[in-house]
Amino acid sequence: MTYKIGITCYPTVGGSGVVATELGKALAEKGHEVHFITSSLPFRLDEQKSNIFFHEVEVNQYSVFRYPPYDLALASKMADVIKREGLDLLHVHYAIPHAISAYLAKEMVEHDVKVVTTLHGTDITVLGYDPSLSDMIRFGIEKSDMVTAVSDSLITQTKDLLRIDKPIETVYNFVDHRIYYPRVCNDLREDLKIQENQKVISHVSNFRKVKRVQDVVKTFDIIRRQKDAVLLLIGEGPELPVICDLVNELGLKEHVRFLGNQKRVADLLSMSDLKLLLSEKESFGLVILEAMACGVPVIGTDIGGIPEVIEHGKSGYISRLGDLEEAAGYAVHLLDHPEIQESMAEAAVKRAVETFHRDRIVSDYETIYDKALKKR
Ligand code: GMT
Repeated sequence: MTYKIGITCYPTVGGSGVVATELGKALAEKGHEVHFITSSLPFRLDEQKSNIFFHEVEVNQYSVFRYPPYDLALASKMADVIKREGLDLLHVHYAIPHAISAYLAKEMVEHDVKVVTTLHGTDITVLGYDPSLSDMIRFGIEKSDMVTAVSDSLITQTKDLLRIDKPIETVYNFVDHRIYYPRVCNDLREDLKIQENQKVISHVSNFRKVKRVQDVVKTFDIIRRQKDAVLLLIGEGPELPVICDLVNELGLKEHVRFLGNQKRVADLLSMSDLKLLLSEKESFGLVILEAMACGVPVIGTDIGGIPEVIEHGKSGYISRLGDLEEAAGYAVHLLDHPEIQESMAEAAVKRAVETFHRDRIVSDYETIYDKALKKR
């Protein structure tokens, strides 16, 4: 059975946009008709296919509005696409505001369209604490026909925080193994002036406060006292200037490469010996999975969904949030024992392929769609 599916997400760089876009592409490959309804072209939507459509949400800046009404413009575009294209369902990523816009759109049309909402984290772990928004988030979740979250931990947090008993199903994030797989990238090592004996440690994020990139740099500083290593910082975001200052203060300038947003992330990951993600909030950590798929063990913090992705001591290490000595200890132990690193790299790839394979997760979403549409 194939469906006409509308997908709404934040189209900019970020895990939820990546997952939503890759899901849309995979659904189209399986014969579904996919309509992206977003404020700009999703950055990963780089291919032309006859069953993938893009409907841009234009937000007009009328002088009567103090703030541009994105959520209303989105609802109106959704209603328009539902009617014109005869959509079976809307799959929205983020409860606020997307599930609310979807609810409004559904009320505006006579057509029986179903709404599937996927929770990615920030809508619950940050916005859920704001009393002025929590009732609205709860409403968006309760009015959706099916709700998914990207980890069991996010479901627990959602239920505890919002006191709802609506069933929520875990559907983990996934990677495309045609893009993320282990490879040798000697040219890149040369370009980045990394010596043969130097170990490579990487970190990928949007440099928001919750990512605690300072902890990454400080942990690297401890590792550097024992091992000759280079730190690759991939991504951009608000904390970047603070991180630059810290790197200078610690005298690490020569050993840290600031790479900004990169297209060759899979290559950069593949050439890494280890990756660090020491966030204080992380509902899943898609970048962990991308590294694992490239055969790179990750040291992650014991928060959110991270322990559901990394099996401690097998495919990486789980370190206590803020315990930098512990994280550095795991790193040095790994870098000192090539045999452990090799077996962890193997286990990481195996876990990424077996548990988080694109085909498996996409078919989980199709099952969710079937269930939503049976509610007709
Ligand atoms: O982590 C971010 O700042 C970006 C955010 C997003 O909206 O893309 O990521 C969230 O969704 C990703 C995809 O499901 C998850 O892998 C990230 O863990 C989650 N981020 C947080 O929970 C902080």
